Parts: sequence; C-alpha cells; structure tokens
Amino acid sequence: MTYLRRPSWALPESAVTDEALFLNRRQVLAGLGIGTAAALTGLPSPAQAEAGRTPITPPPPLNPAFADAGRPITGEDITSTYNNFYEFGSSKRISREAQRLNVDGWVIEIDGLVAKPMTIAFDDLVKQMQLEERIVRHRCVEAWSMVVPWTGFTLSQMLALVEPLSSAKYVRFETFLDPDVAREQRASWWPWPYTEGLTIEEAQNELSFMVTGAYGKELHKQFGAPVRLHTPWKYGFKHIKSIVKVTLTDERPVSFWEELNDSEYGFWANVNPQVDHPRWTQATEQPLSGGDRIPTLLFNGYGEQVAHLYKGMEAEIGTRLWR
Ligand SMILES: Nc1nc2c(c(=O)[nH]1)N[C@H]1C(S)=C(S)[C@@H](COP(=O)(O)O)O[C@H]1N2
Ligand SMILES: [Mo]
Repeated sequence: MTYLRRPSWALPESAVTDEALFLNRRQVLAGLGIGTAAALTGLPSPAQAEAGRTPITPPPPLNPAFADAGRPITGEDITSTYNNFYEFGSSKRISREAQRLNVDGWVIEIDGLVAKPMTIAFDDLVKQMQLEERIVRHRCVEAWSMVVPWTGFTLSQMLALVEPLSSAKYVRFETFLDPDVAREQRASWWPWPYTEGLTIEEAQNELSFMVTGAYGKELHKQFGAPVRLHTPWKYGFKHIKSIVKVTLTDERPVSFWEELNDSEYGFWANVNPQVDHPRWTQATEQPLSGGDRIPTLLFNGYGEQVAHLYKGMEAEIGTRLWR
C-alpha cells in the first residue's frame, strides 16, 4: 500500500498537549463542583457514548487473579469518552463518531500456519469461549493510564481452536477496513488497515486477553467492538480494536505504528519506565481519573507473569526492543 507521511499536526505529541489541557480542565471543573468536562465542551455526554450496549447476562465470573488492580477503577464516563481509535479521527473525542460502527453479523477470519483455519461469526466464537471478567491496568505510550473491568476470553483459548502449527512464530491481527464507516480511513497518509502482532509465546500467555465487554456490558464501540486485544504489560497501541483477521505466521508482522515510525513505536512495546519515548518521559503517567502523576512500573506491574518471555534480551534494554 502506498501512502504519504502523516502531517505534523497528526503527531501524537499534539495529542499529549491536548491531554494535559483536558486533564487540567477536568480538575478545574471538579474544583468548581461542575460534573464532567463533557457538560461544557459539547462533547458526547456519557449517556450518549455508552448508549446501545446491553449488559452481559449472566455476568461472567471475576477472575480472582485480576480482582484488584491496585488502583481504583476509572469511571466509565471518563474512559468511554477519551479514546484512541484513529479510524474515527485523530482526536480523543471520537466516541460519538465511533457509533457508526456496525457490529451485526461480524465475522473473524483465522488463518495462516494453523491446522484448522476458520472463518467464524463473532457470536459463534464467543459461545465456544469461557468468558471471565478481569480488572486490569492500561498504560498508553502517550503516558496516560486507566483501570478498566474488561470481560472476554484468553487469546490462547481462541488459538487452540485453530491448532497452530509448530512453524507458527507470530500472530498478526488486523482491524476492519471500511472508509464509508471509518472516515479517517479515507486519509491516505495512514497505513490502513490497523495491524498489530505478538510472538506466539506472548499470545499464549495468560495475560493476552480478547476483550468482548467492559463494565459488565457488551463492548462499547469506541473501545473496539465487538472484540479487541488487551496485553496489559504492553503500551496501549498494541491493543488492536475491532479485529476481523488473525493470521499465524513465521514472519514478524510490521504493525501500524511501527510502519509509521519505528523509532518511536517498536514491535515489543513493553512498558518500561527507564526507556523514555524520544519526545517525553515514560517514568510517570497521568491517571485519566485526574490527580497527581504516578510512577510507571516495569511491564506495567505484570512482570511476574511475563518477564520470563524476555530472558536473554536484557542486554538490549534501552534499545528499540523495549519500546
Ligand atoms: N484499530 C485501532 N486499535 C487501536 C487504536 C487505533 O487507533 N485503532 N489505538 C490504540 C491505542 S494508542 C490505545 S492507547 C488503545 C486505546 O484504547 P481505549 O480507547 O479503549 O482506551 O487502543 C489501541 N487500539
Ligand atoms: Mo495509546
């Protein structure tokens, strides 16, 4: 695919500036006793943004290993109106625009180096998976963070369905491509569709989660309905939304952000407070709920589960391996 370099105004750096302004405004409003920023900015109200998603019944059990994220859950009104979903625009305020997404009859293709490739309706896939709820931390590379109760199933369960061959070394994910629905996909400077990738070992790890719900409801469209990835030890851009295709391969996939700028958004993207982004510090982060910045943790605090995956790569800490 050919595309032009994205214009400088679309750089995430400007988004970071917006973010700081937004958070300050929230704090100011909170100080004045005025509810959410949305009330004054003409942005979608929480009720509008959350509309249309029905509660999941019966509620899937909370996995006791993920019952406490060590920080409070971030309000749904905040997380559902402050999103990164560039298909619908490069601002954080895409929750209303994202309601254009139609998830009825969603189909997922799973192919590549597998014994049983399949094209499966999302509804049929979910019925075969054991669902659970997990409360986990999310750290965006732009240095904001949140805690969300997601529901979904482990990626390893889904991979077991298709029986990966021993030659499969990586898993590549792809988001839908539909410029009529997602109008930013008409802009040629982005390498659409959005893609991401993991090693097979990362994909098989218990932390790699296919998210199909949030806050006890079917997944909000702006969160990447009907299904998105969550790998909580990695920066948020790995958490690809609205997945239509999963391919097992022996070649390391080049992801959307890596293709745009591999010196800032590498393949590994493990959260590491010691390796700054070229344009800002990663030592601390701003919770979306407001308040003071807090220290960022190595692997976002999930090292116990995943550090072993990177044994032997220690010498390269500080290089792009860890970005
Ligand atoms: N398809 C797609 N997936 C995506 C993105 C995107 O723009 N398009 N943004 C990523 C980034 S940078 C982050 S931080 C998270 C944001 O998830 P949230 O909006 O649910 O908080 O989604 C990730 N997944
Ligand atoms: Mo992000």
